[in-house]
Amino acid sequence: FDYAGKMEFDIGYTRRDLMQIKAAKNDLVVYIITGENEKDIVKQFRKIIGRSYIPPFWAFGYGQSRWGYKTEQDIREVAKRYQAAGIPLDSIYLDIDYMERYKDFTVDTERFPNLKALAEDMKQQGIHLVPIIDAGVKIEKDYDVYEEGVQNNYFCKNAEGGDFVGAVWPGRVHFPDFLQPDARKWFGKKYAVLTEQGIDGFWNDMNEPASFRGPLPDDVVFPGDDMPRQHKEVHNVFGHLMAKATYEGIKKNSGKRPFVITRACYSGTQKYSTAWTGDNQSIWAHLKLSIPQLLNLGMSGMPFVGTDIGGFGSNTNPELLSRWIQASCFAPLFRNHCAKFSRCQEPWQFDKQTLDIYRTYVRLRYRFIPYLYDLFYEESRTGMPIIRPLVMHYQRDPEVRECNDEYLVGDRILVAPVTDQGVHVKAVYLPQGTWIDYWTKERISGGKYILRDAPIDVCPIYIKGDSIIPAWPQLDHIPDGGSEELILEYYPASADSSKYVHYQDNGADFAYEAGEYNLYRFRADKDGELSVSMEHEGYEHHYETLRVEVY
Ligand code: MIG
Repeated sequence: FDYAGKMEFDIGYTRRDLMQIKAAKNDLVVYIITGENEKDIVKQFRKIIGRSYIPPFWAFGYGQSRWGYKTEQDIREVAKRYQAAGIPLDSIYLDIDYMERYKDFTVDTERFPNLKALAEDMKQQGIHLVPIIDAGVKIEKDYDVYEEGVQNNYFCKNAEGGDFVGAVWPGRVHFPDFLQPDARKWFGKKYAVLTEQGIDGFWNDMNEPASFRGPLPDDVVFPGDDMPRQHKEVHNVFGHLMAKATYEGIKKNSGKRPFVITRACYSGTQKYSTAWTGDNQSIWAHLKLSIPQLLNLGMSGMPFVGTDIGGFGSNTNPELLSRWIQASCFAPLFRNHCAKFSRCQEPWQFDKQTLDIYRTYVRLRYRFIPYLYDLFYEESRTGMPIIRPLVMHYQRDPEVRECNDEYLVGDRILVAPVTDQGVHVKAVYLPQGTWIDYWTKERISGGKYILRDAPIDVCPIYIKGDSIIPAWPQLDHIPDGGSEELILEYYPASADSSKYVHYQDNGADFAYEAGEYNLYRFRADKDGELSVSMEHEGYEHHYETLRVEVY
């Protein structure tokens, strides 16, 4: 249903056998997509909503955030603690307190006397800063964003024709009319204030748009470019168009692949941004929910997504945090974030066991980054999500139809996280085929449930037999351009040899679109013999070392 206004979805809720969708419009565009299977449908849907781009390498790393980091010292401290703990880290987020009185595109120079120097120092340590930008623009005389927006009619209007006034963190605000191409260009350019200081990732928030005075009235006017529209007709594309403004602004300012994370999105946002699932709570129910949430988003054309690891609101605890990092270690967007009034939840806030578990799973994530990157390459071409419900690959198996507590990473890794308090054993369903327990290397033939011991430090993970999986040696940060060494984990089962196609590019800009990338075709034999051929050779940099590990 291609409609950005108010709709109601009632899917088997009022009546189990009835799906009702209501819209406040009678000439909706409705697409009916038919297909052989889930894969088919997802791919066709992606053809309609458009492709995505391959995100910058560092976006696959781990990020730490907290609404509460206030000063440069806080940020340096986070970097130091991660380094001391031996936990890889690629980004630290700056929540609203870095701004001068919550004004977009300003920096509080008392708390951050030299953001540029800080950003540079952090980059030396392999860490990218990702500041937040809110949708509401503070109403304040002589504030450039406000003044320019008013002068050029870039803000949304109230029914009487004046600039609409909402209330968010800065106090009284106007909202940019992101439906206007000029307003988008203008807002997008503003990010230069920060990109010029070495910032290359942004976090767009409150862009539903959200106002402290409740939802925006239905009749707020978006002047747009061709015809004015009312809020009630366009609400759902506000975040999407803000992300587009951000993406296009950064791309123009820097030429690099943008990294954007947005709270609100729409079909098509995968072209511009990643998304996180907003304000969850540090409760078991929300950990459990995170799996179907991320899988459904992936199948709905939005593959680069994640939840706030540890939970945003309320207080996390060691067990919950341990399970959350395990369940999320293959989530495309991989970030720990929490709210101001919640207990601090960086991994070192707890006991040694929690820290050790946390380290193990973040390192595991980094090990498999080349595999995730290959999946993004595939995703950018076909729309196949990174993490997938089992039903996408085992369509005929009735056992997996409602499997919401396991997921596949690509089609070679199966993750079965524990998402219940106090539970130390997991009933894992393994579909047809040979599966290798990642931790014990035990071989199990699938098509059945098994009970896997899952003490607090174990997240059950299985590798599909006959797989080759590319991996990196242990790294603390994602190096620019990737690792010099590539490891191929090979899990022979029934076949005499296995194949794998691996993608490599500079991880930074759009040169790959002009053919600057390599595609390696690997073939491994049971005796550990590896042969390599180049399917595409356009990127001058090659690996120094290739190592095969046969399991
Ligand atoms: O009213 O910027 O979802 O991640 O930490 C809350 C403060 C505003 C909501 C976001 C959350 C962020 C918080 N923001």
